[in-house]
Amino acid sequence: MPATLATRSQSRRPALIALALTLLLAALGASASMASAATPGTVLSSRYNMQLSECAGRIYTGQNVTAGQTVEVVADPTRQIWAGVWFTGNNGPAGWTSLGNSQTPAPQFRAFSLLTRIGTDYRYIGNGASFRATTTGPLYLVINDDVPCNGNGSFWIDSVKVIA
Ligand SMILES: [Ca+2]
Repeated sequence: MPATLATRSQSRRPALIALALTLLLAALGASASMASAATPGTVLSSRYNMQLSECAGRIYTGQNVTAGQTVEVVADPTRQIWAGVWFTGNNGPAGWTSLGNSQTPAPQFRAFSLLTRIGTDYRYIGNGASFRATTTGPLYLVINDDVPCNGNGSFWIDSVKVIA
């Protein structure tokens, strides 16, 4: 009888080792996948003090956004451009009260305002805004201007943050 018991316990050991290894690998896999997904609210990238001139019309922030992440932009409302339209004054990043036209990057938003662009998705920023991205790609700051570089001045962007 003792010989039989010894044989049975030995035959069980490889199965226990296999189970322990399986649990260990599962735990390692779980911790690896948790490490790759940043905690919501974590700032993934940030840029400060960027100038966007009427002549440039747009700039790449150097940041890339994944759909589902939050983009937060703060602009200086006192920094203005002259859009290049005769008999009109200067405007800040909020833009004109009228909308763009078919030649502006985003006709549905205020003319000569500050926007973001990810892929083909434009968002109105004005003096500042945050939104959850629905598109993945490089993040641009854009003036909703139909004719870049016929005016003068610059917008000033205090900060651009991409947040998990
Ligand atoms: Ca212009």
